[in-house]
Amino acid sequence: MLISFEGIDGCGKSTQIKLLKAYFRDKGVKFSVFREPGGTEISEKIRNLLLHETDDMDPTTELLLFSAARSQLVAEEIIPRLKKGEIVILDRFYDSTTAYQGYGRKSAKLSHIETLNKLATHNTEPEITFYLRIDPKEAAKRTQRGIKDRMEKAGEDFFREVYSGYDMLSRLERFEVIDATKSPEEIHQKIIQRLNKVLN
Ligand code: Z5A
Repeated sequence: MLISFEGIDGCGKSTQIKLLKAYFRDKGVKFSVFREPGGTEISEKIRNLLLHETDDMDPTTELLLFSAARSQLVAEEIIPRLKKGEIVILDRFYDSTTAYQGYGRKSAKLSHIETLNKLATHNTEPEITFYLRIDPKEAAKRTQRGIKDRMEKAGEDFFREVYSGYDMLSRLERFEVIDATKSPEEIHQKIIQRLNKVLN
C-alpha cells in the first residue's frame, strides 16, 4: 500500500510522518519511508542539484530532474516493496510536481506534466494522499528560521500558486484534506482514523 503526504513547505508532513512511524512500530507493522526528491543514491545526488547547487536553473530542467529522481526511486525502492505487499510512506510524490512545477513555476502544460508523471512513476499511484492544508502565510511563520534552499527562495506569489494547485488536486478521490493548523496530535489522530479504515 502506498501512502503519500503532500502540502506546501512547513505544512507539517515530516512531523506527521514521524508520528505515523512510531504508531506503525508500536503496532508491529512493516513499513518504509522515503522522501522526495531523494531515497536512492542517484535521487539524493539529483536532490542536491535541485535544492542546493545553483540558483540559475531552467524551469524545464527542474521539472525533468524532479521526475528523474522519482523514476529511480520508484524503480529501485517502491515497486519492489509494493510487490511484497509492504506499506510505503512517501514524503511528497508526483502531486508535488503538479503543484510546484505545474501551478507554481508553470514549467509546462498541465497535460504534459500529467504524462511525465505517469512515466516517472512507472504508472504507480498512491492509495491515499494526506494533504496538509495551510495558508502559505501561516506556513511561512513556521519556516522563517534557517537558511532557505533554492525552492524555498521562490517567494510568496509562487507559494500562493502552489497552494491553489493543491486545492485543485484535492478534488481527487484519493486526497484526504486535513486542516494543518490543528495541533500535531489532533492531525495524527485524523490520519490514524482514516488509515485504519483503509487497512481494516
Ligand atoms: N519539490 C518540487 O518542487 N517538486 C517536486 O516534485 C518535489 C519537491 C518532490 C523539497 O524540500 C522541496 O522540493 C520542496 C518542494 C520541492 N520545496 N519547497 N519549498 P524538503 O524535502 O527539504 O522540504 P519540504 O518537503 O518542503 O518540507 P519540510 O522542511 O520537510 O517541512 P514539512 O514536512 O512541511 O514540515 P515539518 O518539518 O513537519 O514542520 C515545519 C515546522 O512546523 C517545524 O518547526 C514543526 O515543529 C512545526 N509544526 C509541524 N506541525 C505543526 C502543527 N500542527 N502546528 C504548529 N507547528 C507545527
